[in-house]
Amino acid sequence: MSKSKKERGICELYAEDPERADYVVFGRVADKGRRGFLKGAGLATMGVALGATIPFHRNMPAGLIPAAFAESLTDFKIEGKDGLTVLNDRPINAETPAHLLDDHITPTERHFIRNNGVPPEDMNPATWSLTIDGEVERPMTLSIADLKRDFEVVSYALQLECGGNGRSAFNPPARGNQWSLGAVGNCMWTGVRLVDVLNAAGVKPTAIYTAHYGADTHLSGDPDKLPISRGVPIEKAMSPYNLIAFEQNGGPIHPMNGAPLRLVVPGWPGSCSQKWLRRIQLRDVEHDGPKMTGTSYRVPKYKVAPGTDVPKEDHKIIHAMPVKSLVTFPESGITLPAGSPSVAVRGHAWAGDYFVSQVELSADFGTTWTKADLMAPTNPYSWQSWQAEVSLPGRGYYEVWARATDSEGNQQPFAINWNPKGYLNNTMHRVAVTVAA
Ligand SMILES: Nc1nc2c(c(=O)[nH]1)N[C@H]1C(S)=C(S)[C@@H](COP(=O)(O)O)O[C@H]1N2
Ligand SMILES: [Mo]
Repeated sequence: MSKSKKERGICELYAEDPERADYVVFGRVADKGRRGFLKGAGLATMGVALGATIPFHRNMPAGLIPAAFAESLTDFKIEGKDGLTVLNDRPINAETPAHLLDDHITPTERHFIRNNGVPPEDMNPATWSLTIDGEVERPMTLSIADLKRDFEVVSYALQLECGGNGRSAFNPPARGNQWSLGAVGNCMWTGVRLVDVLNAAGVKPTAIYTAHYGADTHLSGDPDKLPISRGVPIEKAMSPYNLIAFEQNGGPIHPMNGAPLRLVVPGWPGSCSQKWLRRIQLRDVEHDGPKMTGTSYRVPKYKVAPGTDVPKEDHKIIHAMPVKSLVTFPESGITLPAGSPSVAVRGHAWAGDYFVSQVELSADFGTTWTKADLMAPTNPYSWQSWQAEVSLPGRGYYEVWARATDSEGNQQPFAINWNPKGYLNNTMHRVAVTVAA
């Protein structure tokens, strides 16, 4: 090692190459899963992962691997989350196994996390502000206290699903997070109606689209780049069920779910629901922020065969998510005692901007179907829970299939409606059930 290198401070060493630095300082090689997480991980993220704040954080070299972290991703625990499968550590992406989504209202610990960038370090609700500007009569900047004082505070159960949920089933595969089934949740969100705030600002007739901005930063560290900024047509923005939310399940919003203020625009791809919300701009053109253009959150305008190379111009922006259901009980793979005549099955179903009109179950590979008892939604845009008793005539291997139909008559397909980016997989959920001999 050269003299100049030896004299370098620990901070400098870490800034240059955290993995190498960790090896030099602690004589060990960072675990593969650990690595990405640490490079440029914000203090907030780090604190969440450690489950504690770091009193001496000012002395902490950027990129230092906290010794508290065990050596594998399996031990990677996100404080305040329980049982989630971590797909990615930088940015953090984690989904919930289907059987842990059994509750009608998804507990905060079980709501999935989809980050595109690095969460902000400062999530202080007392100093947070939200700016409404663009095509409005009266641009305004509001604190969370202003929102609570000036607007009606409401709570709704709102279903939020990532546009790429189910991507892992695509063949040929689509690049991106390989979500299986669990990038969906139905928390009780409390906040003010987006429409009320927009009306207070005075929507100009020229406003046709919203543009949402959050406080998270780009993975590259470039302060001029945004990780994601999406928007919705003004008609969708004016729905009374979109919330500017400051509470999740009656408590604070989890840091990874967008504390202290986020949008919840239910029924549309989760990406429309900006977390760590700082600004909503109304625009006189379709928004063109990061992840709005190209093929992001877009699907071909026509049906394509799997693997088709579809030109960019032939894509359209995804609006409402399609009808879908999830079996949350039993857990796939269970074995029932010999002689079990039937199995109690439960789950949820949701349908973008529509209601679910029917859920059916089959244990004979789709030959016959049994209607489930379907509950009315708690409010529009809540998922609807259902249950059914499905008979199993004798021992052996069964698959329980669930199929939901929406109020417009759309039904879940068996085969994936393939698209290049792996969005909108709403195929039937299949759960394996064996009756022991
Ligand atoms: N600021 C910000 N908002 C964001 C994102 C993000 O990366 N940054 N991800 C979006 C995407 S793609 C989804 S699916 C939802 C996920 O919300 P959750 O992490 O609370 O589950 O947040 C959306 N809002
Ligand atoms: Mo997403």
